[in-house]
Amino acid sequence: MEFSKYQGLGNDFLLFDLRRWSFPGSALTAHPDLVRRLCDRRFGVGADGVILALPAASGAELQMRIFNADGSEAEMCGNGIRCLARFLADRDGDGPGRRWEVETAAGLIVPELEADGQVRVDMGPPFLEPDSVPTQLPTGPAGLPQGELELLGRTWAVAAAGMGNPHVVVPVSDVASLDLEQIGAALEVHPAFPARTNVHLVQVLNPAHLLMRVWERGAGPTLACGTGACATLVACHLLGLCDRLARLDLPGGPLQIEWDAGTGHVLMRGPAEPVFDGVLAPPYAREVDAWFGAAAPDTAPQGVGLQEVAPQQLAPQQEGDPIDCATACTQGCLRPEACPSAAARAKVAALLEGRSLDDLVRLANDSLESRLLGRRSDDGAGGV
Ligand code: ZDP
Repeated sequence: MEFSKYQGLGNDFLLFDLRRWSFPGSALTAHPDLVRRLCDRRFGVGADGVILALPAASGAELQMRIFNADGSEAEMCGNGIRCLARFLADRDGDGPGRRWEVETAAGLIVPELEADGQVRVDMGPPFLEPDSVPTQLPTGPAGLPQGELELLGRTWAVAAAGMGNPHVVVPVSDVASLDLEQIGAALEVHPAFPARTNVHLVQVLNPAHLLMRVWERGAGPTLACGTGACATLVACHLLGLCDRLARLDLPGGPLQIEWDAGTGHVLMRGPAEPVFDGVLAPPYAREVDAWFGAAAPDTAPQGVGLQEVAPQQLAPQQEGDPIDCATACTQGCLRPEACPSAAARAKVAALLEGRSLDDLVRLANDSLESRLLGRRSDDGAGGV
């Protein structure tokens, strides 16, 4: 079971490409225990979340689902969707200008690859009604949920906004001096936020430049939060603290966020980078395969995980058609006299003959390295 790790400003994700699955990704149930173990930085691969690229349920090109490191599912993920865009582009060989319509639990989100390798995302409109965040805070004078919360012996003036997922924004005079661990952990589960919340401390340097620290729902302190940066810009703009377009500095680096006056949509621009491609060891692979395969329709053969296309949906093979052995062979070889697999096996035998294990390891390393270097040279950003 292959996956890739990507990071956007140090917010890191494990990505699985399940786009060729034969039924919509919404059929998949969550598997919190497995996600928690995969995301564990010592016992697992290590990540802030797991992202699945799945077939769309309606109209869009694909569906994204995102699970936090604690196994809970989030509606959306800003850094994650930038990582997803780079991941898809790297897998498919797509370049600047490519855009994807992605179904998420927060609606249709549209990332686009830019010429410099950054990803620009139309994050849609923010949610400013208390019920849609969701929050118990009432709509305040600035036109978004606002209130004062008693916490850790202090009163905090906060505002809330949704980007599909919930965010509380706390403007302060000095983000560095505060105990994010304490404030974040307490605000995440504050009764004013029935679905828990992501927590953002923000300091206004000037109306076009904000400084943030992030406590993520389900993940704790992270280096960046894309949806959080969007919610923070919207909240700060409504509170009269910043412009519609600003740079938001997160611990992992800057994001550019704009709340477009014409469309009412929030636009986010920032980086996303590949870290490595991996293959899960057999016990993990079996579990992941069982997770993805568990949603397979009744017609799927027992014990088989991913079904790219159900065999009975294939058109009958015609004489002279190229053979797609990946699917045809599952029903037995249709044209043994012209079997391309036999030719491939002969090639492999010739390759193996007379080579030592060391030679083969060297060969594999070289090809992995050249693949990675090839990928990086596409965006002109230099080596790995
Ligand atoms: O809403 C949540 O539960 C978040 N932890 C989801 C992830 C959000 C993220 N940090 C982002 O960039 O938007 C990845």
